[in-house]
Amino acid sequence: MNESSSIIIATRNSHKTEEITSILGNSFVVTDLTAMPEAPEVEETGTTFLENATLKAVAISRLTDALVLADDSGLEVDALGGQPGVYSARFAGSGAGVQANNQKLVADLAAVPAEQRTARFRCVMVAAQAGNVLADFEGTVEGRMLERPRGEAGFGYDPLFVPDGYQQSFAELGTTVKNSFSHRARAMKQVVTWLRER
Ligand code: ITT
Repeated sequence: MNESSSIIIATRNSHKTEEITSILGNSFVVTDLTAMPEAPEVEETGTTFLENATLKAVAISRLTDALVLADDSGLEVDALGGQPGVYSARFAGSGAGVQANNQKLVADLAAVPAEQRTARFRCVMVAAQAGNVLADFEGTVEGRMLERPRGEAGFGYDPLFVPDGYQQSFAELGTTVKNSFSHRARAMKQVVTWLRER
């Protein structure tokens, strides 16, 4: 692929776009759905990250000639049987904000002892063009859930998640550290290899 080619990230989550852009570096021209205000809201009716990422990538790729990359991601907490999972963005109900989602998670985990607070972030990326899926990629990062949020950086559940090997949450570690080994960074590393080889 021509390295200056443009990629559309099929997201309205500016935090995802910032992380993906910073991981991709300057070699690719990246835009997201803020540049396509006419794009419809794609309903995430799938039961897996792969299904939802595919729905977003395929729907948006029908509206443009550009290569489209969709990110579906979330947090899987073992003590909650893998919740919030694909419902991460709407854990406390559709329309609920980050704070309500995080408060619900803190409450649901209140009685769970330290050794059972294991969790992982998972990110699935699907690349599509002209309505066809070209490839999919997955990255995970293991960690544990805090009892209370800590830190200001990042987004979503970052203040509650401490990655394995660290004592600080993603929100305390900051985006440079997070972007060096996060679930999204690990999926994007495979995307970059694929982009360079095609
Ligand atoms: P788009 O569908 O427009 O991309 P979204 O935020 O709704 O945006 P998802 O459906 O994939 O995206 O939901 C992802 C949710 O999972 C996100 O809103 C956060 O709550 C959580 N999440 C995903 N990656 C995260 C990360 O790196 N740090 C913290 N929380 C994350």
